[in-house]
Amino acid sequence: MANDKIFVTKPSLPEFEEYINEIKYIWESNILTNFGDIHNKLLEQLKKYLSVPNVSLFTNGHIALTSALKALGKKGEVITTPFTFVSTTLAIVDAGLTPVFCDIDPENYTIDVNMIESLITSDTVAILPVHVYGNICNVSRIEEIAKKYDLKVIYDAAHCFGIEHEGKAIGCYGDISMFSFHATKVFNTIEGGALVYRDENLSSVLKKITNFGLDTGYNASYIGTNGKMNEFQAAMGICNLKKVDENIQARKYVYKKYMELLSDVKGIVLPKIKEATKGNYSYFPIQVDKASYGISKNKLMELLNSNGIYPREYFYPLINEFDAYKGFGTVKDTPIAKQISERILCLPMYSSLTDKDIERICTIIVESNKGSEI
Ligand code: T4K
Repeated sequence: MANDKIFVTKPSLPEFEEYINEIKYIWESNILTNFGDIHNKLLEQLKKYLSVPNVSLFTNGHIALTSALKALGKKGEVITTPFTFVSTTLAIVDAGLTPVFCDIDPENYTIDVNMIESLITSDTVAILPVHVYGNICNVSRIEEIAKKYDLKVIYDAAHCFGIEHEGKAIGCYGDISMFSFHATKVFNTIEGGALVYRDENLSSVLKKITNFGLDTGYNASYIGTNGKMNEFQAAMGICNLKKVDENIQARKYVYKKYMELLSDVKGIVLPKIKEATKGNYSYFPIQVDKASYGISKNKLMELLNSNGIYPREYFYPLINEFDAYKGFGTVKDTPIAKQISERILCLPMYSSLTDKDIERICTIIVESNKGSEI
């Protein structure tokens, strides 16, 4: 077995000196958090980079999403998918709303737009679709449905940093989109996240929600939270933003190499990026179809693990299979999501993955099923 372990991802870090340079200012300003200068500088840079009119920064993507839902100021049901990270559903529940699970599209794993209308009731207040792995939801159909039923659309765009769809920045779709800047993401601020939105009036509301719901008169006008991004996080963001395009290009290379080496493996379903989309190559999900591949996903994972390679089953199990969320509909309502989640495996994907690493991973996938049983 090789000594070097290969995990599903590896965070991008700037040069050590570069980060130290960026945080020096904190020793001069004595401002460590609570909307400081470095926070404000990153915010302006992100507005430009993401091509959106309004951005609010948060301590993590999850608090950002919860805050977006709190800013709706409504009670009721939110239509979402169970094929996602637990954060999506937790944000809905934390904001005092009720998740309603919709099935997913078998091709790109985003919300099944043909099922949404059947789930709308008089209690529905919003749709919360997930651009999972950076696969873009059917944004035009979702907009039509939202208009018809007067619903808000909040996208979980945790995986979508830097993506463009049909010539538009991904953050321009829907009422609000949430990006995650967690260490494991294409762009990181150690932990962190952002909301981007059309309505500039939301900016002051979100600032209050992020700061315990307090307004300037020290009255809590919202049931808020403590969601502020601190200066050390923002400094990491400023450093990482300089290299993000280069990193995305390197990820694109990894993506292409995987596609090339795995294209002929029977029973391995490869990802598809929509033609009109400029991707960020954040994940490399494959489906393992045991019937035609010959061995199960678990067996393949075991083989990879025994060779020091650690892919992840994002997203298995489904959220509607978790004990805490079993009250909100059953997995029987989302059969496609169930099937995909049982087959899904995210292969290692990061900018510094070498040709040798990729070949090592692919050789195991290509060779593993030859003459094997389950
Ligand atoms: N919505 C969606 C659709 C999301 O995917 C997420 C987060 C959110 C909302 C919430 O956003 P945040 O609040 O996180 O900003 C990871 C991440 O923690 C999580 O951010 C991410 N989704 C989720 C899909 O993946 P785990 O439990 O798999 O993380 P962990 O610690 O096992 O890390 C995975 C691998 O990455 C490790 O095997 C090694 C490597 N790693 C990880 C960290 C943290 C490193 O090399 N260095 C590191 O510092 O959740």
